[in-house]
Amino acid sequence: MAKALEGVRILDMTHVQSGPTCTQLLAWFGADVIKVERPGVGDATRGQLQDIPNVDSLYFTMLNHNKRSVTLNTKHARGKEIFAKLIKHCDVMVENFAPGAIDRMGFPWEKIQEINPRMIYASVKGFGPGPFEDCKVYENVAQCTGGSASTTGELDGFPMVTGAQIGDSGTGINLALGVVTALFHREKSGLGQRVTCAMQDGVLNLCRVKLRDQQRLAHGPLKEYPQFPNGEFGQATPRAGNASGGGQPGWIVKCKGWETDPDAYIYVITQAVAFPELAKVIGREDWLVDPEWSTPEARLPKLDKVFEEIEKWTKTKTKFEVMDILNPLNVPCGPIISMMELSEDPSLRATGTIVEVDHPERGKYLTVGNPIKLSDSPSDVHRSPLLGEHTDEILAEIGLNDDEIAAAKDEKVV
Ligand code: CAO
Repeated sequence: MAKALEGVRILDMTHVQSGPTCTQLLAWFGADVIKVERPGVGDATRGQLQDIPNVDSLYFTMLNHNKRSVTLNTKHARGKEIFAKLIKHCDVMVENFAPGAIDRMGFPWEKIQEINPRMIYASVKGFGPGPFEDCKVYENVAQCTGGSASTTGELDGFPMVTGAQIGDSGTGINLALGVVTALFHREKSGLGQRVTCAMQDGVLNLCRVKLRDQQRLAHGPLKEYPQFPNGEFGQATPRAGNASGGGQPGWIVKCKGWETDPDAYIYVITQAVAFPELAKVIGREDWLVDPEWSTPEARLPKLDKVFEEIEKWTKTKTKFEVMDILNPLNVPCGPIISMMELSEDPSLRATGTIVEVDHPERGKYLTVGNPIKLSDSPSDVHRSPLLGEHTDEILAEIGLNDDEIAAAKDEKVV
């Protein structure tokens, strides 16, 4: 079976997490991703958070599967000549350097278009045009400036960042969609175009429901928030602990073993249609005939009591027992599954969502595979490249002969 993006060549100028997430996705779908790295240095993450001395870190290996690596100093005169050949050779260029870095290398968009009018040029930056456009940005800066931190955390606590890399990986996914959309458009227009994704925009897009709530605040309290009816609402969407972001109340409750296991919890959603079954299973059938409890409206001001009662029952069962009992009753619930449990989950291994990869220097390690499954286009996970592993073969592919490759090496351009 052919891979979906076979034949598409990506000039990968990405580093750290956001850009590499994008190009890794494209590589999984079969694109030929040529990662350009600074000679002797490479992507900074190769050396960050190393668990084994002098071996590419898991940070790097888990974001750069299925790619080839070429080293190239794009600031050197000969390096610029080689870089121009790469631009000509490829369909898409992806970068997430600090604002202006590619221009400073001497390759503004106009020049890239001149070299290759079919080139799609995709960039991640921290911010779009505006007061912060020149700022360098990492994950948590994006979470803080995109509305996530302000709306995450305990009701009376400080703003909180989440463990999910919504700024970096989230924006990388947006960029990948931008790239394939531009490729699709190029089929008709014959021309490339620019694709830009700002991390602040990406985070805000994922916080859409919180902007919804900001506007609802003008029309009265947010009745599904734990602040209702006794707490105070300020002028902005508040933090809501673990309350559900949707129209169905939910909360995290303790399960058997919570005293010693930090993940012995489950999220339970008390959606109205399944509430009678839920009430019965926790032993509160009386709620169903009591007007104080029988309707969603009556329960809304006392959701804390509802979840207290649910918790009395869940504390007598393990989180997976609760899942087994509540799911057949159509009560949506989600055990808090730890990274340790996820890494051992056989069904995630079977679907390729968790993959074991072999690396020549570090041996076997686990990674997260492609979360997007296509029925007729396989996407296997292959190890990340060593720094400059494919330099010679890539330079030959773009037309350099042996003498030219040797000269580039002598000058330390590659
Ligand atoms: N040859 C020669 N020079 C190279 C090169 C190569 N192959 N690859 C990179 N460089 C140079 C760049 O041109 C840049 O030089 P100038 O400063 O002279 O223009 C320099 O290396 C460093 O690039 P940088 O400024 O992007 O790197 P940084 O470590 O200071 O900043 C980051 C990192 C991520 C904060 C910044 O790149 C950024 O804000 N990127 C956009 C937002 C983003 O993607 N953030 C997500 C990061 S994941 O958490």
